[in-house]
Amino acid sequence: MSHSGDISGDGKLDRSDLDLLRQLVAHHELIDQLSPEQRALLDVNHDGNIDEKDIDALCQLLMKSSSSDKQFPETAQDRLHALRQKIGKPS
Ligand SMILES: [Ca+2]
Ligand SMILES: [Ca+2]
Repeated sequence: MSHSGDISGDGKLDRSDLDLLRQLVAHHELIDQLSPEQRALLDVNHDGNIDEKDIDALCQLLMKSSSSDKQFPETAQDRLHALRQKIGKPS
């Protein structure tokens, strides 16, 4: 419960968890062999099924956790400002 989406069980939420979930959804017969606890872990959005929606939900979780460090120093506003300066200069 505390590690929602941590499918590999290593305590971290990363791309390997997403890959693992993708594989399991693609090979549903593997999911049938899992314990109820493991299945609960795969059911990221807690709707009782393990399917593409859980892949989406895990994607969202991954994006949220990685968006904390800002990787976009140049915002759209900055770009617009730079463009305006270029165009707006009287010749
Ligand atoms: Ca993991
Ligand atoms: Ca689900």
